[in-house]
Amino acid sequence: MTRLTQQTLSRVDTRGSGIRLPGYDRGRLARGSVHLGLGAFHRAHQALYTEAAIRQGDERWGIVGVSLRDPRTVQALASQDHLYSVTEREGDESTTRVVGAVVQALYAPGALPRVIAALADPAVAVVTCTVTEKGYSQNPSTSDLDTEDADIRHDLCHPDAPASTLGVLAAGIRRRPAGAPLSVVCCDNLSANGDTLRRLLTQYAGLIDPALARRIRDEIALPNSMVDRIVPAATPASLAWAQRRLGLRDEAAIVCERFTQWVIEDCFAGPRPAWEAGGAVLTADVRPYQAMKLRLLNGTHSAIAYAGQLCGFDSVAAAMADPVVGAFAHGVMQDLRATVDAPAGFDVGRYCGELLRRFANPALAHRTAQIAMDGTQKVPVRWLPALRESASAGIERPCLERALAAWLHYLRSDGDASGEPLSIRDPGAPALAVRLRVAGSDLEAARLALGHAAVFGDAPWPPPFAARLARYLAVLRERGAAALLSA
Ligand code: CS2
Repeated sequence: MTRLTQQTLSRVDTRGSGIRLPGYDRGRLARGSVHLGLGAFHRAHQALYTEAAIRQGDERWGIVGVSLRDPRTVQALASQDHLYSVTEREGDESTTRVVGAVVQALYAPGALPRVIAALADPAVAVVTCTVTEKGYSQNPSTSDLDTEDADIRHDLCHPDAPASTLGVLAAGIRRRPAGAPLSVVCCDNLSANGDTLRRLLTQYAGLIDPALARRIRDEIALPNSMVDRIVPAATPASLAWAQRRLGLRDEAAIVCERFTQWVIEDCFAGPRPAWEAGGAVLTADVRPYQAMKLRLLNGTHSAIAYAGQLCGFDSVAAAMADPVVGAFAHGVMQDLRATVDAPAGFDVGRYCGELLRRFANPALAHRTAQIAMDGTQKVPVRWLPALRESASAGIERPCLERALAAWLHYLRSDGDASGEPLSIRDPGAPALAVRLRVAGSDLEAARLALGHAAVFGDAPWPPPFAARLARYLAVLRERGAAALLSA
């Protein structure tokens, strides 16, 4: 199949096919924004909002995309003039857009001077980041900089040749001319993500150059933002499907849901793309939206992921279609809902119904293994604040507590219900799993796990909470996941 490129674009049949092309002169785009973390989520989310702003005629905002860890997307995009397609699927309906906003793609380890120069360029007024929770080198239980992180230790010795997200950002900001305004928008699922990034970046900068830390504090805007769209990682099947639809080979094609949302704190240092053109909402305070989304969407998602993994369901949609896991997901969401302060006037019931419908979308191959990744970073954001508040008030959250037991059981076990090995991808997991495995009893396992401060924090957990967790761990060991989840 012929490759998608600027030249072959005209071969795409757009008549009545639900496929839309950029429709503007890409050659005129300036490089006005940099994105760190060129994964599927950015390409199907922020890049589309920037695309909408460009389509309104503002040519300043071409995106320089940077991959910090994985060269594959950069290679794929380089071979297709940085064009790629995003297909939204729901039921039998699909619409595709070929996106033209990315004008350059850089793999940081091989092009560091160019990455730093792009961040330092005064024409660049906006940086966005999606580097996953673990990409910020933070201690998940304190949200402070993890100075033991291998990349941070490297960068503190070699601040001009950084490997970490914070190190790369700081090296670019350090070279920016005075008076060139910059806004850095964190688009990862961290609580108060902009405030968190500000804290981490100033802590890191303070260790290499106190003047830089002051500059970041005083001059750089770091708005909080709530991002939402379910974007599964591409699979050979999703790529083949998207390519058949386009009639061209697109190695960076994305298939995702139709839903998309971006709520951004309106506090920029200088100009920004008119992301409202893509439906973004700029508001004074994002934090209530963000806290709600992290608990209700991401919190329930993680529960579905671990329950699904233990019960042998590969995709979220398959897990949701199962009566036991589907009902459990409802229960977890209700437990979390009871802990959420919704933004004024917000219809939480409707929001929850919509989330359950989105999870059940059978047109998406969203792998439970993908969401199960990096639990030691995700659980402290998604579940533990709700569990801590409730347990301290003596309130039991039966489904969410079972979800926590399911995660710990997932970490200590060697296989799912049918003995298939589980592939646990989480650099923080071994230190926790070893505690679970050396324990002589389920109660000891619960206590040792809750004592793992890097995930569960320093403050002790109430003994009745530990006792319930132990009971659930015992059920999992003796009778399996389905017995625990349906109880
Ligand atoms: C998911 C998120 O992988 C995960 O952990 O929970 O990527 C989720 O799909 C998005 O946050 C939805 O907005």
